[in-house]
Amino acid sequence: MTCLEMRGFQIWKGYLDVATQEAVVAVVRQLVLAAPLFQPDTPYGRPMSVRMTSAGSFGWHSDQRGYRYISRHPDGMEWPAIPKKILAIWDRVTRLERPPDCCLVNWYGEGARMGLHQDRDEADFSWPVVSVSLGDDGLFRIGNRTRGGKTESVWLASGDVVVMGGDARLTYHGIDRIRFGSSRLLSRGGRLNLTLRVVT
Ligand code: MD3
Ligand code: FE
Repeated sequence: MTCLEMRGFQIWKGYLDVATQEAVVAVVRQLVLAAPLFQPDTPYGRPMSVRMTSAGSFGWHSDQRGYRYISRHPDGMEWPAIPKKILAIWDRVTRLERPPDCCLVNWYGEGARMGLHQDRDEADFSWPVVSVSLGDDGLFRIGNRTRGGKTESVWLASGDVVVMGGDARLTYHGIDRIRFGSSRLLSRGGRLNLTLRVVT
């Protein structure tokens, strides 16, 4: 297995084999049945193009009141537990004793993107964030610790795992576009990304 190092990000290409990817998709389908995907509004009023849901004690949310973690789905149900299959990826790649308390599920349909941003709604930036890509390829852009400056891009494919720790934790990043239909993992296309985070 190869690990790319880009601006402090560890990018493990092909970390999950196809059987594991299929098993993870199956548990994500169960999650989405318990806590349906929704389309958050940005604080600026426009809906995000990415659909989201979460598992764990906290789920990420955004609306006119801002970005934050909430302890229930916007429809009122509790977030489902983070499936063991997904926790096992965190354990294997971080070797930390502490489990994550949020698994954010991002679903990108045709044309969906995520602008450059920092993840700074968590209490302690010394914990890493782990990202798992499934389905269609996504063009991941990595910037700097402040807005602006040169950026670098890398295509993330199904089964790739990215670890953002240390100095990279507050780096600006985003998904410029996906190659809709590039993977056969999800029968109707699209890209799923899971991010595992320690929130509190
Ligand atoms: C770098 N998601 O959910 S994952 C996000 O593919 C997010 O859906 C993208 O950015 C996606 O916030 C990129 C890679 C990622 C996730 C979290 C990070 C990179 C990160 C947190 C800190 C620094
Ligand atoms: Fe992010």
